[in-house]
Amino acid sequence: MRRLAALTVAIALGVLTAAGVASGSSAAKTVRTTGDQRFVPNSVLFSTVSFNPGQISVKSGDTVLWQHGDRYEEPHTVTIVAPSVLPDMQRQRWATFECFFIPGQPCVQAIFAHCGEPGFCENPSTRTFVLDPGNDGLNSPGDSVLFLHGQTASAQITAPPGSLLNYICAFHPWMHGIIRVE
Ligand SMILES: [Cu+2]
Repeated sequence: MRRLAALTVAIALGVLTAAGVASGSSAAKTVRTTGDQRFVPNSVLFSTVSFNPGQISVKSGDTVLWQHGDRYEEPHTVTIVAPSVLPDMQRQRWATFECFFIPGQPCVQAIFAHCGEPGFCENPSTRTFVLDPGNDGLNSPGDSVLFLHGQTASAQITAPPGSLLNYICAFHPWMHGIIRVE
């Protein structure tokens, strides 16, 4: 009987500990990049590289962690874009690389600002990991963070409650994430 009571206490403590861990970790959400890519000259150009989960809900002020979880060495960005650019991507205009090449478009702007030159930010001396025009944190178009293969990037979401932030990867603009701010 005494042993059963001790076991009950241990289980109760375990539940409290688990609940404490769970509530402590709910402030920081993690989004991983996953997916596959394939290129066969004159035949196949295929990519399922994506943000997972694609949509998250956070409280204003929370921090989100992005983790490079795919096996490709290409970097990724979390680049906040205006909702007005998304219909174009869904018609597969920008998703088919125009986003990289048309001056003034968000991919071109973000890549130049992060990398200091065209490409995949191979040159460490010209890299800038955080672009943060306006108020601190991720809250408006142009805000962007860069993370390389094997790295993570974290950012505080400072948009007010009720905001919906759309973001893309400037290198792979078919990667589209949504942050719902509560
Ligand atoms: Cu990417």
